Amino acid sequence: MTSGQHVVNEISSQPVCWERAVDLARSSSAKLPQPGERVAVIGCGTSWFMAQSYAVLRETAGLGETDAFTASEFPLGRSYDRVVAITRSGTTTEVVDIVRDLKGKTPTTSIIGDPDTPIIDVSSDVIAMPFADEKSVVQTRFATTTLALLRAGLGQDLTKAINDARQAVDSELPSGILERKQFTFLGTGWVIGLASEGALKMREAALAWTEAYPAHEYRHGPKSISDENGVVWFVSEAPDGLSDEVKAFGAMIVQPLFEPMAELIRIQKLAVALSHSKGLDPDLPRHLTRSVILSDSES
Ligand code: F1P
Repeated sequence: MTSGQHVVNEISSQPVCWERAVDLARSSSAKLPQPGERVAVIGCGTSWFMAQSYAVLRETAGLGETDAFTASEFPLGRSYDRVVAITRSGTTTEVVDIVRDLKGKTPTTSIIGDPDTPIIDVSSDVIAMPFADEKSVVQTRFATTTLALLRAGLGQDLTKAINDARQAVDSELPSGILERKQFTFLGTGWVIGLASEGALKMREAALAWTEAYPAHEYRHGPKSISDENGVVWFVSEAPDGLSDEVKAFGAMIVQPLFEPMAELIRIQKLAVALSHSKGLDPDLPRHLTRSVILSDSES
């Protein structure tokens, strides 16, 4: 099997997975946050970034206060009507520990890829998406399918995202991008989580030097890094004047072609291509395992 074949297949299957997530959101609506509930969403790594995007979308839709935390920083002293845990593996120690701690106190919904996993014993509700689980250590489709499920649960129409995803899967990379040495991903609002996820994908799969910021924050220091060796990728539309500013630094500018979740697919493809160009296996990133399981002394 070619190196990275799992992640390549998983990236391509995203449009179909998102369609299934839309159906699943309908049949699981009672397990998803209800309008007006005060909600926290937790996860680690990729799952945390999906939590961030969802939190912004839900709150700006006026459906209730929504916080996102990486599980290790969850404030146990706060009260929520529901806590949503995102975890492909269902075994990530920090996530399972929080859900266990909340048992009998706060309703929890765990969104998981592997249905046979310890978190189901401690969660109030479980939404399993085995169809979006992955063989690659690097997460792509589980993350975006979770966000598709949550967005559909907010009543959003994902038709454009799904159509754009089909085009993104077949899209070409910007010419000359594989020769660049540094990559900054920018977004606003809910897209900041996707920018962070794009940057993480590039680090995991391609050991690339990447950064991600809220787009306006780039002016407040991060722009010092950009030069003719760099790329600045706007995952959502660039704020007024920022593209011109970046142009003057000599960095390659990538403007969004697609709906933001589909735009992330372009970045996933870049991560795989860069990984291959460096002779790496994007399915098996250095130092990483499918999930981080800590011993008692570590957690
Ligand atoms: C969370 C996670 C992944 C990361 C790596 C380690 O996994 O942090 O995002 O890519 O594989 O685990 P999970 O809790 O979603 O299974």
